[in-house]
Amino acid sequence: MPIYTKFLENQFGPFNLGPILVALKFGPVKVRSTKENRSNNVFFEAYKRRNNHQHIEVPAIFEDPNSLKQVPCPHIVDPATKYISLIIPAFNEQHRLPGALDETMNYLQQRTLKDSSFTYEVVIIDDGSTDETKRVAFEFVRKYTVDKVRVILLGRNHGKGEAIRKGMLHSRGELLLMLDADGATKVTDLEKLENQIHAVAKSEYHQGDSSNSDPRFRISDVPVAVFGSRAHLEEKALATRKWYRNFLMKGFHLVVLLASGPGILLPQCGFKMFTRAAARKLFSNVRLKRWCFDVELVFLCKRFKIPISEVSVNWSEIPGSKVNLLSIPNMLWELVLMSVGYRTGMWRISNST
Ligand SMILES: Nc1nc2c(ncn2[C@@H]2O[C@H](COP(=O)(O)OP(=O)(O)O)[C@@H](O)[C@H]2O)c(=O)[nH]1
Ligand SMILES: [Mg+2]
Repeated sequence: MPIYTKFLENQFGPFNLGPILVALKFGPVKVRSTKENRSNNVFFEAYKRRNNHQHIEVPAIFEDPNSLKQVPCPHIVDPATKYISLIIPAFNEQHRLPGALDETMNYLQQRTLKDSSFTYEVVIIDDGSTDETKRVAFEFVRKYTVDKVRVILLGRNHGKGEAIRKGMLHSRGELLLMLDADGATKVTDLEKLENQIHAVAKSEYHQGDSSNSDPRFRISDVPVAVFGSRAHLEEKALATRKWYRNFLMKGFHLVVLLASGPGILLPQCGFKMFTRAAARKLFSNVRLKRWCFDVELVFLCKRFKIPISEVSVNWSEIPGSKVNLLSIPNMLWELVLMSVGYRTGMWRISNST
């Protein structure tokens, strides 16, 4: 075997490098079979996304709809200036968003009344909705001011994962919570995740002793993730959910088990909380843009040794889900992409932040 093909095999590991090796040996070849074509596409796409985690686009700008002034955009590497950020991905959510957001804002205001040190922001990310989502979201900005509610417009559709990534990268909280625009999980449940994240962070900081108090301890500096879990509701949910949702759920569970080892039961619950330090590491690396980005998050947590806990939350199936049968091939594609990206070394994990 020529030395360069041996070198490539060493670099990229035991993967199906058939098309590349053939091309190197015999020069460019006409791709004949669709199977070869597909594997070429995976390599090409994984290669294209190798720098995708780097934040190279022009800085995002928030617009204040009251004054039409542009508000400078914060970045996850900056120190936190709020206690908590709520990140809401919203795609064609003109009907489901207003109710969920009203409930969320009422809760957040109540907490501020009780505790003046509780500061918050809500970041809504709309990536090319074709309905009135943008108008609905800006109405909330007008009502609550751009300091409390912000909208990031990504122009065209990228997917839930990418929307959340952008929201996380431009938020100001010590704690960052992602939640769905349909209010599937009651916002009050964030307290369960919050208590858990505080307990784990303290215990990590004091190496096992969470009762210890140290004035230098800052929650934002200790990388911790807490995932809302609906595992306790699974039996009932299985009976009521569409068959392909159950199929996806089980398939996902198996894939996560294979990709990341045992531990996490149902990573795709849309209610997850991260400390700022964890979000910085995770969202500056995550490359999947659609439904499987949760699996990549679990994988990255394991690589960074970020502790993940699961906390049971309430959850209701809200009509109008965007997951459908067509999501299945996309999920499989993303999983293959992730596997190729990391296992070939094309997707490097950056720990520079
Ligand atoms: N920005 C953005 N959000 C999305 C996209 N796809 C789904 N979402 C959001 O992800 C959340 C969960 O979506 P949903 O359809 O309810 O999924 P399900 O609850 O898993 O069935 C909602 O807030 C959606 O608006 C997308 O392509 N872009
Ligand atoms: Mg939903």
